[in-house]
Amino acid sequence: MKTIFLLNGPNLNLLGQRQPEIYGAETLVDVERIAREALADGFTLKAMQSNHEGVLIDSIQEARQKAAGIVINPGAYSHTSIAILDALNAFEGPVMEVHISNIHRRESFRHTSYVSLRADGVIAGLGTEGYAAAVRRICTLAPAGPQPIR
Ligand code: DHK
Repeated sequence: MKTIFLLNGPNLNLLGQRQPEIYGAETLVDVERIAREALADGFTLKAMQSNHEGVLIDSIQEARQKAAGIVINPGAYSHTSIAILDALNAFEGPVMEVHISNIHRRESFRHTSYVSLRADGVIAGLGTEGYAAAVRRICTLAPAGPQPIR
C-alpha cells in the first residue's frame, strides 16, 4: 500500500463553523472522508491537521520516509511560510495544494502562495471537492506499487 499524507493547516479544524459562506458547511471529518473515498486501489490516507507551522513541517519531513504524495491545504501559511515551502522542497513525491475558496477572488494578500512554487498542481474554489480531485491526481502521479525507499 502507498500512503498519501493529507495535511490541513491553521483554522481548518473549524470547518463547518468558520465563515460557512466562504468555507462551506462540511467539517474536517467530512473532508477526510471525501479524500479517503477518492483513493485509488493500493493507496491509503493518513490525515492530520495542525494550527502550528512547526508541527506541519514535522509531518512533511515524516512524509519523506512514509508518503508517496502529499495533499496540503496550508491555510494562511500558504501566503507566509517559506519554511513550509522549504520542507516541501525536501520531499521528492508529488504535492497537490488545495484551497477550499477561490483565493484569487479574495483579498490581495491571499493571491500569492509560497507553496505553489513547489506544488505539482493547485486547486482553488472547488470547495471540499478539491480534496477529492487532489487525491485522484496524486494517485495518478504516484502509481500504486511498493513505496520507494529513500
Ligand atoms: C484557507 C484559509 O484558512 C485561508 O487562510 C486561505 C484557504 C484560504 C482555503 O480557501 O481553504 O487564504
